Amino acid sequence: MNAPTAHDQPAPDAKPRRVAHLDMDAFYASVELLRYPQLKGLPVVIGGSRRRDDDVMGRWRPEEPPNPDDPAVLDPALRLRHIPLDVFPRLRGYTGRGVITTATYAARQFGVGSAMGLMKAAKLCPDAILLPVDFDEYRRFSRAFKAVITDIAPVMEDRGVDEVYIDFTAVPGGQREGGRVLARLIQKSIFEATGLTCSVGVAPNKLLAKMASEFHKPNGIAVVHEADLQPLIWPLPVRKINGIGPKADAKLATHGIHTIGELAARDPTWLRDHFGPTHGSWLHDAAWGRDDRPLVTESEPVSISRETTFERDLHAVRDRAELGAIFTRLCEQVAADLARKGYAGRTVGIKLRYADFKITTRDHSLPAPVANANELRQAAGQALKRAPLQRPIRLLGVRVGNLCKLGANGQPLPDVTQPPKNKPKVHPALDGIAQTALLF
Ligand code: TTP
Ligand code: MG
Ligand code: MG
Repeated sequence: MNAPTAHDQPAPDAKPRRVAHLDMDAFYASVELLRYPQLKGLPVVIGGSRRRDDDVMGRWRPEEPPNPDDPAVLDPALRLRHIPLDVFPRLRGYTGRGVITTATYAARQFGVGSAMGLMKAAKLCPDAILLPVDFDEYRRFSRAFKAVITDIAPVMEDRGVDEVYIDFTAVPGGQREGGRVLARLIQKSIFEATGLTCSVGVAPNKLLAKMASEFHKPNGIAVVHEADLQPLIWPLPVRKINGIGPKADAKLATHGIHTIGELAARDPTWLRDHFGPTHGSWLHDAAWGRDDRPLVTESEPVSISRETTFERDLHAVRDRAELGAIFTRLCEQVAADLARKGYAGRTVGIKLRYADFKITTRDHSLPAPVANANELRQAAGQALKRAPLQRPIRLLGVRVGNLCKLGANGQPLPDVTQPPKNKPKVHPALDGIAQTALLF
C-alpha cells in the first residue's frame, strides 16, 4: 500500500504549504461597470485619456427636464446609472495614440485586450464603449479588496493594483479541499464588500499559484497539487511561467522548447550550459514546479514615480511651455503621492522616452530628503538639464528614490526601515465603497 502523501493527511504541526494567487477580473473595466451598471455584458474598453470631472455625464443632455422628485437628480451615483447607452462614446472612428489598459470579457471576444492600440481595437470592435481611466478610483478599490483579504488571511504579498499572493498554510480552514474553501470565502467576501469578482489559484507555491489563477478566469478557483504538474502544467507554453519573458521564450523556441513539459525534460546541465548557471537552474526548477520563495509582506516602496505619454511628440525648445507645464504637474503628483504615503526622498530622477522609443534616465541626488512639489521640480529640473533634449520626446517621467519615512511632524524618522503600521480595525479604504456597491 502507498504511504499517505502529505496533503492526504496533514499533521497539525507540519501543514503542507498552500499559497494562493488572487487576481481581479478585468479590473479597471469592472470598477467602471460598478459606476455604469447599464454597461454590464457589453464590450467596454478602458484607455485613451484620463477621466476628467465626468466625461460621459458632460455629454449627456436629457431630453426631458429632470424631475426634482426623482432621487436620481440629487444623487450623482444614481444619475450615472441612468445615462442612456447611446450617450457613451464608441471606439468607432477613434484616432489617436491611446492604448487599451483593459477590456471587459465581452470585448475580449472580438480579439481586443490590454496594450492594444485603440485604433486597431476600433477596427476589431467599432461598437465597443470607450471609457477613460480613473486611477484614483482603481486604487481605492485596490485598497478595499486587499483590506478584505488581510482581515481573513493576514499574510499577504501585494503584487500590484489587482493581484496578491496569500499564504493559506496556517489560516484556519486554509487546508480544506486544498484551499478551495478559503478561496471561496475570500472571493465571496470581496464581492460583498466591493461588487467585484476575482479569480484564485491555490498551489504549493507562488509559481504554480500564479499559473493556476488564470485557469478558470473570470470568477473561478483552481486548486493545484504537486501531482497535477504533468497533466495541468506541462502542456502549457513556457511563457506561462512568471519570469519567462519574450526573450527567454524566443531563445527556448530556437532549441525546440515550447511547452513547460519540454523544458522539464531537458537535462539540467544542458540548461545551465545554454542559459548560465543561475538562470539554467531556475528554468529547470520552474518547469518541475519547484519554488520556495517566501511571501514578501512588508510593503515599503523603493521609489515613487509618475509618468505620462504625450498626445503628440513634444520638442524641448518649440514646446517648452507645454513641456514645462506637464513637468510641473508630474512633480505635483509625485509630491502628492509622497505626502499620502508619508515619504520623502533624496534622489530625484527623470525619464524620457524619445519618438524612436529609446529611453534615457538621469538622477539628481540631494544632501537632504525632499518631498514638496517645488523642491522636486527644482531637483528634477537639474536632472533634466543633463539629458539629451534635441530629439522629439514622447514620454516624460519623474521619480523619487532613496526614500525615508516621515514622522508625524513631517521630519524624516531616524530609522528608515519602519515596521508596517498597525492595521486599523475598520478599514478606511472601505469608506464609501461598501455604500457605492450597495447602490448597484
Ligand atoms: P491584469 O490583471 O493583467 O488584467 P485585468 O484584471 O484587466 O484582466 P484579467 O481578468 O485577465 O486579470 O491587469 C490589471 C489591471 O492593470 C488592468 O485592469 C488594467 C491594468 N493594465 C494596464 O494598464 N496595462 C496592461 O498592459 C495590463 C496588462 C494591465
Ligand atoms: Mg486582473
Ligand atoms: Mg493582474
